[in-house]
Amino acid sequence: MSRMLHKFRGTLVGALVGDCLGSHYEGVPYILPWREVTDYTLTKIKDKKEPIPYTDDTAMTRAICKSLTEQKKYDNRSMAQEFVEEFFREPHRGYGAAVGTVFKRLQDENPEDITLPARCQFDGQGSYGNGAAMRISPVALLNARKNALITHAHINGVIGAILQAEAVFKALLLEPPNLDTDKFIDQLIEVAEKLEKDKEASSEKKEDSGHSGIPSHPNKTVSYVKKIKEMKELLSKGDALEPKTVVETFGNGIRAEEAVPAAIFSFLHKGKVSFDESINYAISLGGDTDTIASMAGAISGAYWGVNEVPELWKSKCEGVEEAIEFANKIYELHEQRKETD
Ligand code: F2R
Ligand code: MG
Ligand code: MG
Ligand code: MG
Repeated sequence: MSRMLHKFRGTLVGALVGDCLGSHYEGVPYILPWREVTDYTLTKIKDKKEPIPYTDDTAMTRAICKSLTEQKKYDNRSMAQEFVEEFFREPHRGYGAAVGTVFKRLQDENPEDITLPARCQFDGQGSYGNGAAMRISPVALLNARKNALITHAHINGVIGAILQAEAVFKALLLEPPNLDTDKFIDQLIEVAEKLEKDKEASSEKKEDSGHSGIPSHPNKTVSYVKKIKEMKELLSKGDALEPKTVVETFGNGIRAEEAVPAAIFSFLHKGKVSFDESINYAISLGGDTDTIASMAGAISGAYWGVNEVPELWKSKCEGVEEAIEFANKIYELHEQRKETD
């Protein structure tokens, strides 16, 4: 089997197990002791008779996979339809409190512009939640911005999704044990700088012309660039680094600008040791544990490949077989595209 297929499977299975295992702690307002996390993920789950359920992070990732593999191309209207279908089929997967309104409007109004309901959220600011970033791994090779805009209009939600996709994409191209963290960070900074420059330019334009239609209030104080730059300093501390410092630097909450840097950092700090360390570390940061672990899992799985995901986790989490089937189909699509390019 090709190495890239292993990595595609690793991406989707990695995102899935991070979600399932992390959901046990979602919302804890404190940093979890390492022993407590590993006691759960490596020992306690052995006794579970039922599969550990996945949450909205995976439900939305699966909807993207379904659209991509059925349409055999990126199609934003089909993506939106799959999100809506999936949400109304199983609304109790732990979705964000506001995103259901987007799905309801998409279903009821079927607007010409499918990004309209998302742009109307929060008085026209759009959601800054991490819900666009958490599902983005299957489109890492395609169009992350377009996908984010179906549900998340706030620029910080969109940039978070693009950076998460970028991190997955970069990890697919690396082979363990070769992970030059400084280079990885520098490349991400380059992407983040460009995105933040565009963000500045578009908010200046809006201020010049006044807003027409839906107002936008991008939060200028948030800088992904600043957070990514800080990763180098934190990594240089090695094992002496306190999780408290990591959480103080990036945050661990539901905002994309907290969860995405926390996930990327979990991969850079522990993912080079092993896939499981990156997941356990992401969970130990507390806060939005399912989502941070899912995003760290997508990046780390892309780096290591599916064979490095512990068998215990693959046997206990709900939906692993489907994740592998989706990875196979997306890989086929990827190969067909290479032939026609
Ligand atoms: N929803 C959760 N966890 C809550 C507990 C779930 C529990 N286990 C259960 O089953 O009940 N987790 C999931 O939500 C996150 C992804 O959220 P998403 O898709 O971004 O949703 P939404 O609603 O768009 O945004 C989340 C909240 O953020 C606040 N917010 C966003 N933008 C805002 C803005 N511009 N102004 C003010 N507030 C804003 C709102 O409170 C939103 O509801 C993941 O953690 C996933 O696992
Ligand atoms: Mg969730
Ligand atoms: Mg359908
Ligand atoms: Mg979450």
